[in-house]
Amino acid sequence: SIEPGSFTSNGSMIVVSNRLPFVLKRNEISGQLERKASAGGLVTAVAPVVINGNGVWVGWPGMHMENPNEPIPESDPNDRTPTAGLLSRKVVAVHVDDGIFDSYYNGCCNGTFWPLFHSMPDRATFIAEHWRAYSAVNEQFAAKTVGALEQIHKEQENQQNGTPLVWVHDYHLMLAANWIRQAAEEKNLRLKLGFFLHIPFPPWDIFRLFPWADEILQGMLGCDMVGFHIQDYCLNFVDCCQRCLGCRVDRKNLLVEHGGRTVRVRPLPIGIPFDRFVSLSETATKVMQSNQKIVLGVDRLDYTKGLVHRLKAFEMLLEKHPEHREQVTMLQIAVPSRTDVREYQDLKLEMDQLIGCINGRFTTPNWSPIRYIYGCVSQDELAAFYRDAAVALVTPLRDGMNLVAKEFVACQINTPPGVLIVSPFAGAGEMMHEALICNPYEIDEAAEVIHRALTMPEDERTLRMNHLRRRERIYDVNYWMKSFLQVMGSLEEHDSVGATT
Ligand code: GDG
Repeated sequence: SIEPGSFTSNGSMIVVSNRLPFVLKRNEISGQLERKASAGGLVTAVAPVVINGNGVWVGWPGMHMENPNEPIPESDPNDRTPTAGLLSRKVVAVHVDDGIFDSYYNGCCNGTFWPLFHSMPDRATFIAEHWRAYSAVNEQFAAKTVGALEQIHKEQENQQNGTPLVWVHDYHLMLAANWIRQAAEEKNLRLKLGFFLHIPFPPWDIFRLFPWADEILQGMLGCDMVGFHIQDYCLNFVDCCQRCLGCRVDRKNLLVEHGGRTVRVRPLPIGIPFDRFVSLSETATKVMQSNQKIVLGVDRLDYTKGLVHRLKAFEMLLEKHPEHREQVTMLQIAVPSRTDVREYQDLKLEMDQLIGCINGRFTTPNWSPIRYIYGCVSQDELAAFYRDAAVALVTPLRDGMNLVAKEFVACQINTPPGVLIVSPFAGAGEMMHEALICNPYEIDEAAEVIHRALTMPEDERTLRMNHLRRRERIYDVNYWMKSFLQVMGSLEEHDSVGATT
């Protein structure tokens, strides 16, 4: 695997994402602002490149601030997280006006783009006011980014540095890139612009349902390179550019001509901090004192994750294969998510009810079929769950990539290992060929796949898991970070010992 410090960008990198890599919280006693670090894999890989290249992170600080000029605190001296070295003057907080935040975030981002881009248009709302809020927030992000870019140009005036690199993330900010480019051109500021979408890009037939679809494409085409997890999303995007905007495109080489420039489109499948999950699973103490085999699910509570279908498949398994009763327990962790949005509140109720039904139907004095955690567990506990599960069920109806599938295989250090079941509608299903593939919509068949996983011979489990682990170890999140710099022509490699092993 690749060490995070073994490469940097040859020009400073400005990362632009909806959220900063930490959130701000007000200490209730002292009244002071404090940073709360994020433990996500992306931050682990991206933060060192920002810090080492003297770059900047632009994002929303996670709270409304009465006084937007209140300074961002420096990190705590004891902070050992990847953002500890991110100085406050390298952080640009975008303070979204309270009056439009809800329309932007819950309305447009999570009420429109999330369902639409996951090909669930019936769940999407199309409201002009939400779109206006989205547009205004994107403009604000763009203005802040250009400010940061200007600053970098000033600081580096007399130095021979590479071109600054701006990296815009995800469906919250699909309009920002074009405005950043225009403003930078007016001010004569050199830059390279890249975008990465963490969710699927839908087929044209779905995408065009959005009334302002053309503007989205024009926004993204402000970039030099647009990245997606997999080839299919790239092809959908290229197709939309051709059919909505009439752009000349090259499908084979994934190129789009727009505004006299050629935009490159690239698959850049994200990975996980593989080694970190291995060491977590080596040290985590056993949390499940259970004689039963565990079938594990770990998801944000989201309708794209196929949780209801999954529960029904498990119920079907117990019905069709009674030999698993009292022998197998399903453990579902569902992290509360977007609880302000109605669709999510409804799903919570549906889950509660369905789990109650299934448990009521099959529970015996010594066993209940489903254990359900509605909440977040620590990373240590999570690693222990991944390690000790016999089967992981990663069965979204649609998912950009899905990191849970990858984290599960990283933590499978016991012999013999468990079995991964993955949906073909997750980006992860594309590459993880040695997993059992399961169409979540086909409940009967899904039950059979779980049965097959539970009864799979040890040598087959070992063979499949070895292949899966080998791939994820190589294509980890640092590989992803490095690939992005490479396609942008911004990669600087160092000859540190053990840089690649
Ligand atoms: C979006 C795309 C794409 C979950 N429960 C707990 C917990 N988690 C962590 C997991 C994992 C992450 O949350 C979930 O990542 P996913 O990839 O599964 O899903 P999304 O949140 O929908 O992410 C997705 C991703 O972006 C990256 O591009 O793969 O397709 O939808 O890392 O470990 N972590 C802890 N406790 C929990 O209870 N500590």
